Amino acid sequence: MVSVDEYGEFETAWCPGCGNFQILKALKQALAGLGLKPHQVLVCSGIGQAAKTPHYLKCNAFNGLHGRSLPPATGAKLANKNLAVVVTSGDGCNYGEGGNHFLAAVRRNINITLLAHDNQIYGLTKGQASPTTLKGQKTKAQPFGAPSDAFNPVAVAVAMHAGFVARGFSGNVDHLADLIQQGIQHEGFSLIDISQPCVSFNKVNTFGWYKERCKPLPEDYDPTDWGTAMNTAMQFGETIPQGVIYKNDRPAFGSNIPAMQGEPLARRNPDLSVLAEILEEYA
Ligand SMILES: Cc1ncc(C[n+]2csc(CCOP(=O)(O)OP(=O)(O)O)c2C)c(N)n1
Ligand code: SF4
Repeated sequence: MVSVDEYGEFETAWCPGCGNFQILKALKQALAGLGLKPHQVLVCSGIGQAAKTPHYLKCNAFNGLHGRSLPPATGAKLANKNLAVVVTSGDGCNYGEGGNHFLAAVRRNINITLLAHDNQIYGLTKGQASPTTLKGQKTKAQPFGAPSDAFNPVAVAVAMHAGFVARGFSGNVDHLADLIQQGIQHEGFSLIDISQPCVSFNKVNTFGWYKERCKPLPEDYDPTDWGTAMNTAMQFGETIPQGVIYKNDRPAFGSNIPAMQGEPLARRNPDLSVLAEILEEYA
């Protein structure tokens, strides 16, 4: 039995009412529920309000550059496949600055779980439009409305046959914790895009706006049906379907590489004299 208390309790720099509190709670609940001890978990992030999440968790953590959370997470997972590796960062960080890393992670199907805190705005830098801001939405930096069509990360991930794609809502902690658990248990890349209000800088997509729209998927929904998943992923308007939208059993990156079998790379004791011999050949 692992208790959520083992993941610590810290004072945060978030605004009261921010959705990040609930996402942090759901993450702790999910990790403890899976029986994972803090030393068995690595949480990586980039820059932003959401990216402060690892500061408020007692476990292994890596806080890198804006948009660059997936590459160190990938490296860590390859070095120690026994670690549960979670990436937790904002919509700007994951889909804007880190957009290409997002595509590469889906393509590789590395066994990590990406929690995208999607408040449809740049929170830390005080309210510029992010890739998921809806077209025409007025922001502090776009007073005449965001000029571009919104990026739909869930549809892109499904289109690319990502291993596991889900939508969650920070206002439904237990449901979100369950999605995070399923994502961590999935062998391959998991995206959980989480609708999250930014009470200070997004006055359109408020808690009430999401609550009205976030609806669970029907009980008989089949997440292995790609065509249905594609249609469901495109729904982001009057209804925002919640749950596992798509999953498949593509082999995870590394599972078919002989060097990755057996003990994690980080635990092996290589014979460095062999490496010295090779280097000597090039001296
Ligand atoms: C390469 C780079 N570009 C821009 C910035 C400035 N910057 C810091 S945080 C941020 C926005 C963060 O927004 P998001 O990722 O959506 O997270 P949130 O703060 O909303 O949780 C930006 C643009 C930066 N630090 N690095
Ligand atoms: S600015 Fe927005 S995202 Fe940042 S802590 Fe405040 S409510 Fe949360």
